[in-house]
Amino acid sequence: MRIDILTCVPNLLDSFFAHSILKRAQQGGFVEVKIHDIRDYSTNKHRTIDDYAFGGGAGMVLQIEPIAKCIRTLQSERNYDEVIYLTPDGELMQQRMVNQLSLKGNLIMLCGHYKGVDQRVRDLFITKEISIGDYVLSGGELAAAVLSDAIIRLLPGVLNDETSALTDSFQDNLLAPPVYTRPADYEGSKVPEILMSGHEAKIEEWRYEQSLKRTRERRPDLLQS
Ligand code: 6GU
Repeated sequence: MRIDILTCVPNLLDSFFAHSILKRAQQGGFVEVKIHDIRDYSTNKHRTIDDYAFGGGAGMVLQIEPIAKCIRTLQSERNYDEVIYLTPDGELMQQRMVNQLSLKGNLIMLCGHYKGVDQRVRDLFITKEISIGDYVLSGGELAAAVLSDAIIRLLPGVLNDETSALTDSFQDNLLAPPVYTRPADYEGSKVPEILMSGHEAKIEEWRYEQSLKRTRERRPDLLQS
């Protein structure tokens, strides 16, 4: 998989992708992530990329030319499955959507900033608009990082234990059950007996019940869908 992220604050994303699982996923050749500075595609010598909104109002708007130039350059090099715009008015990100995106080959992610991008960018280039939740961030960069992380950890081979992504919370609309490790007794606070019984079927059953209980208590909405 290849992910190209378009941003006017590339530094914000560089360090995020240079660490931990995301670093290993790139070094292992499972994914290639390229960060592009929209400013590099500015069409004027002052390298400006935004301007005042037509009709007035507070806030600058990202212009179409630099973004179009960057997207067109990328599209001339390879085919993209989706050109995603991260925006609070997009479709709410859910595990189902992440699973689908993890099956794609090449993705472009455009990060919004200021008061957003010129609507014509959305009309002409964007194939999918995604929000990561009902709150407003100061830019789409964190959202692109969240989305990329959720996708990349699903790519076959990225996680050490391949089954572990399947037992994540949300994969079956259930929250994950509690987990324990040594010591078995911490100052009188004990690990449930069943987990040390060695009885696999009973342990599975216990975990499933705990998942259901947790979901009922914390996220009953997940059980409705
Ligand atoms: Cl994708 N962008 C911004 N700026 N704020 C958000 C968001 C995205 N998703 C939730 N809030």
